Amino acid sequence: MIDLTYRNLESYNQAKEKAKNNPEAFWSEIAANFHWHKKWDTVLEYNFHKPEVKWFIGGQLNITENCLDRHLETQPDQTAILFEPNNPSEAAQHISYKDLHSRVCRVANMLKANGAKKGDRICIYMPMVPELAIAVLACARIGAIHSVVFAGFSAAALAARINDASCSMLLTADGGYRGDKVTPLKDIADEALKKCPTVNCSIVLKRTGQAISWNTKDVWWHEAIEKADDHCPAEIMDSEDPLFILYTSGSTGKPKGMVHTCGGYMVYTAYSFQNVFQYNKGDIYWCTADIGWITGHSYIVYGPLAVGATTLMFEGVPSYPDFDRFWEVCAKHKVNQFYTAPTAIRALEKHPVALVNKHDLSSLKVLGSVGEPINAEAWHWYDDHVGKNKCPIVDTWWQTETGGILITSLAGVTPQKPTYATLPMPGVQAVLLDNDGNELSGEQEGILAIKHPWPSIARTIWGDHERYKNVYFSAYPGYYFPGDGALRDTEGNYRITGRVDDVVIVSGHNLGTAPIENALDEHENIVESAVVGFPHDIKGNALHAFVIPREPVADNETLIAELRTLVANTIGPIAKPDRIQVVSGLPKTRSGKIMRRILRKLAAGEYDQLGDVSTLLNPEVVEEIKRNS
Ligand code: 7RM
Repeated sequence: MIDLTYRNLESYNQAKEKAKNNPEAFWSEIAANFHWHKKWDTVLEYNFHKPEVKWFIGGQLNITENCLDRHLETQPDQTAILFEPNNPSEAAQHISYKDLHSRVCRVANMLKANGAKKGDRICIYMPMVPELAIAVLACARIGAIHSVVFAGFSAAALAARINDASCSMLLTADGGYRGDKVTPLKDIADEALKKCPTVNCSIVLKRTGQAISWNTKDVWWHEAIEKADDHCPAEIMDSEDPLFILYTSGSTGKPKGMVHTCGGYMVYTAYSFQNVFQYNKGDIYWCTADIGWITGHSYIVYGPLAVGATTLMFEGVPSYPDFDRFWEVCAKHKVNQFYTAPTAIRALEKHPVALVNKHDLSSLKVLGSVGEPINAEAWHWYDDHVGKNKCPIVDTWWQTETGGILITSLAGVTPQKPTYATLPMPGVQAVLLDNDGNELSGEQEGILAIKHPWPSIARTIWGDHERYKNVYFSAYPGYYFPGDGALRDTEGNYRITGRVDDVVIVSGHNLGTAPIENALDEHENIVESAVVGFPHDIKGNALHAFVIPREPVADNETLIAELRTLVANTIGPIAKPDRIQVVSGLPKTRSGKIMRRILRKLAAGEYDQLGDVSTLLNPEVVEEIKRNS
C-alpha cells in the first residue's frame, strides 16, 4: 500500500492549499509514490486554447507493474479480485495478487502470440468475469491500447467502435450471464465483424458453453492460453503513451473515443480512490459498475489495484435472483466500501425495506454514489437503511473525460451534504461561469468549468482532436467545459444540476439523443424525429421520442413496436424510448432548428412552462402534441 491519504480535515486543508499554490510540486509529490522506470523531466505542460495537456513528461512506467508486480513483495497472498458470479450457487473466486499477476502475464503472452503489439488497438467485448479485468491489464502489460465496449451494446454499435479505432483484435466470449438472461455475445460479435476488416483475430472465452458458430479468425481462449507461460516483462511506456480508448456518446451521432494516457491516469485514479473511499489495507471494496464504463475502468480495475486493494467484481444485476442481491453480497463478503449509482438505489428503494434488513450490513463503513444527481429521497433511503446513519456517503461527480472523481467529499474526513457532491478534490480547480464565461463568486447557479488540468484529463478524442477542442475547450476559452450545470452554496459546496447539452442520463447511462434520432430516422416510414429526456422515478430520466411518419399509418402501435426494435438493434436495449409519440410536425425555429427546450417541457407535461411559442415556425404543432399525449 502507498500512503497518499488525508485522514483528517487538517491534512486535507493543507493539501488543498499546497495544490493551489504550487500544483506541480503537489502532483510531483503524489507521483513519487509510484514505480517509474525513469522519473519525469517536466511535471506539466498545458495550453487549454490549443488544447494540449501533458503530465509527467519524459517519465517511463508500466501501470501493471504498479497494479501487480509492486504488491508481490508486500502482499502476494492478499486477494486482488474477489469475483461474485451472477448465479449465487456458483462459487465466488478469490484471486490473489500473485495469481492475478501470473494470469495477466499469461494472457499478455497469448495476445502477443496472436500478433498483438505495442500501440495496437484491441477491442474487448466481454461479460463481467475476471477474464475481462485480466484482458484489460494484459493489454496494458504489452502496451496495446484497450477499447472496452459494454457487453449490452448492439452489433452496429460494436462495429462502429471497432472501426473508429481500427482495432486489430477482438476479445469476446460465447455468451454472458446477466440475471435470468444470457446475452449471445459471440453471435453479436460475428454480426459486427462482418463489417470490421481491420480485425484479424478474435479470441473467444468460454463462459456459458452455448452453441456458437466458428470462423477462420476465431481462437478459443482456453486453447491459446495453454501455450502461454506466465513470465511477461512489462512493456516500458512513456507517461503520455495512450493506455486506453473509451467511447462516450456526444451530441452528434458519432461516439467520442476518449483517450487516456498512462502516467497521469495512474496517478490520479490511485490518489482519488485512496482518498475518497478512505481505503484501509484488508478492506473489501465493491463498485457495482460494469467495466464497460469509465467507473469500472478507474474504480474497479486501475485505482483499487494500484493501491493494493481488494476489489469485488460482480457479474450479475441487483434484481437477481431477488431485489436483495446487493445486500446479500455485502453480507456474504463483509464489504466495507460500497459504490453504486442513484438509479440502482431508486430501483431498490421501491421494494420492502425488509429485503435490506434481513442482511447483516454491519461491515459497511463507506457508501458512494456516481453517475447522476442523487435526489434527496434516494440519498436518505441509502443513508438510513443501507448505512444505518453510520456510513458517510460520498457523492462523486466526474466523467469519462475526467478519468477520475473531481468533486466529492472524502469519506468521514470532509463534511457531506445531501444531494451535493460538495467540494473539488485537492488539486482540482472548479469554477462557476455565467453564460458569457465570467467567473461567478459565492452562492450562485451557473455553468461548471475547470480552470487547471488534473493528471487524468482525457488528452484527445481518438482521430478527431478538432472535435475535442470544439466540445470541451471552445465554449468557454481557457477552461475545460464538462457540459454540466451546478449550484454552489456559501461554503463552496457544489450541487450538480444536470447536463446543459443534449445528452440524457438514463439509469446512469449517458445517452446522446442524436444517435437515437438517427436510428429512428432509419425507418422507412420516418421522416424526422426528436428525442428528449423527461424525469422518471426509477431511471432518473427516461426518453420520449417524437416521430413524424412519411405517411400516416392506420396502426401506430405496429410502427412504435418496429421503432423500439430498431433502436435496440442499432444502439442497444437501454436506448429504447419509454414513449414514442407519432406527430405531424416538430416545433421549429424559423431557421429550422428543433426547439428541444419546448419538447422537454411537453414531455414532462409542464404545459404552463412552455414560454412564448409565437416565434415558432409552426406553433400549431405544440397544440397538436398536447392534445395527443
Ligand atoms: C462517472 C460517469 C458523466 C456525466 C456527468 C454528469 C453525470 C456523474 C454525477 C453526475 C451529478 C454526480 N461518467 N454525473 N456523476 N451528476 N452528480 N455525482 O458517470 O461520462 O458516463 O457521465 O454524468 O452529468 O457529466 S459519464
